Amino acid sequence: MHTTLPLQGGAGRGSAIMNEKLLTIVDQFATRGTVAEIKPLGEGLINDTLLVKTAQSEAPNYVLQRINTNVFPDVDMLMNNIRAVTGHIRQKLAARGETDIDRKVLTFVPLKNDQSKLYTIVDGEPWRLMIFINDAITKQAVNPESSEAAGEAFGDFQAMLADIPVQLGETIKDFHNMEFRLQQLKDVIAVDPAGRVASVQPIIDELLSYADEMTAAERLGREGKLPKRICHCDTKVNNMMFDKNDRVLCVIDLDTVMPNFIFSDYGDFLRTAANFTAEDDPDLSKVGFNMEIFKAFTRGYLRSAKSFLTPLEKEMLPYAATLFPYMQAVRFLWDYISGDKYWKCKYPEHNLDRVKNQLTLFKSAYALKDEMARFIAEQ
Ligand code: GN1
Ligand code: MG
Repeated sequence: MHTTLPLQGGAGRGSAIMNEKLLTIVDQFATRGTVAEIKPLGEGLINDTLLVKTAQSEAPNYVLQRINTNVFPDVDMLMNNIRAVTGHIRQKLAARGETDIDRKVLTFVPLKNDQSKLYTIVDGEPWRLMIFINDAITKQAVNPESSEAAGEAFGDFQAMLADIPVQLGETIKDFHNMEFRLQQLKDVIAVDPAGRVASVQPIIDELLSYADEMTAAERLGREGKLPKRICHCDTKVNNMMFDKNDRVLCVIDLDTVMPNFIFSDYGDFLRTAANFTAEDDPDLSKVGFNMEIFKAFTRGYLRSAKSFLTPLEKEMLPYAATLFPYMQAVRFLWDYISGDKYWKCKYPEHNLDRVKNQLTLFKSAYALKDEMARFIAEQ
């Protein structure tokens, strides 16, 4: 996504001024301790994220984030979702007798002068603060062990939220709505703003030939056969924290938590983790759906999600595994035809390479649907 990270960069006058501003922002929150240092944290492309170190060992460190309102326009809705979700998970963990709860769910810090508010607006931009989880790591790559752990953790996340008593908002409207994503593609094809439609017509035709089949969830939803549940909607392995012993501590990056068909979390994890290569690898001979990762993730997921999954949801998991590469191919093609406005491109055909990669992954997964179904039925 097109975003800038203006907070990064070395010392100097500019960063000193910026630091002063950051200090006054942190000072609005009900923190403990005094700030010793503020520096960039992580590689997130959407929000700007900083680590706030405190001087006292008994005070926690914090994570300060500027929320990207281009992607998340309704910050009130976003933070209300997060408050409801973290509060509900905290209750569930306590009821289970879990210890160390502060490391197993994110804790957002309220404002000093208004305990009911979890963010502040400075110069028109929203900022929030959460407690930094100590002695935790994130992973960038998956193997069967971490995939199984991730499956169990994301299934557990959905399971804990299955009975949340409040209605959450859609922080990105129609985010994983396949009918909407196809309509978006058709709309931009009709306008052809970058003059690229003719060159990708065979890809358009191929993608659209699956459109009916891939919008099954929306139809079943309308017929009342498929529920929407609270999903994470950005299930990548780097969106969870592990402890030193490789056990999952918690799920992070909660901005996209919203009601959806459960396929979102199951399918989107597999889209990235079960591809033999990166989503933008132009060498299509390397692209394919990795059944070993599929099996490990599915085993973990079903262990915790079986408490709430309906027979139809379970039966449709192979569909979910094909849906997300398909949806991503449609979204990347939409952006390519639009003239590369949404995702950052490192070279002119970058988005087109992503389209071809995801279409190839889709077809590879599609061919494995029966094998997936057999494995799921055995669990
Ligand atoms: C975006 O920025 P990142 O990588 O977390 C996108 C996802 C896509 C992904 C594809 C809010 O996620 O839906 O699957 O790119 N997030 C948003 O690379 O659009
Ligand atoms: Mg993330």
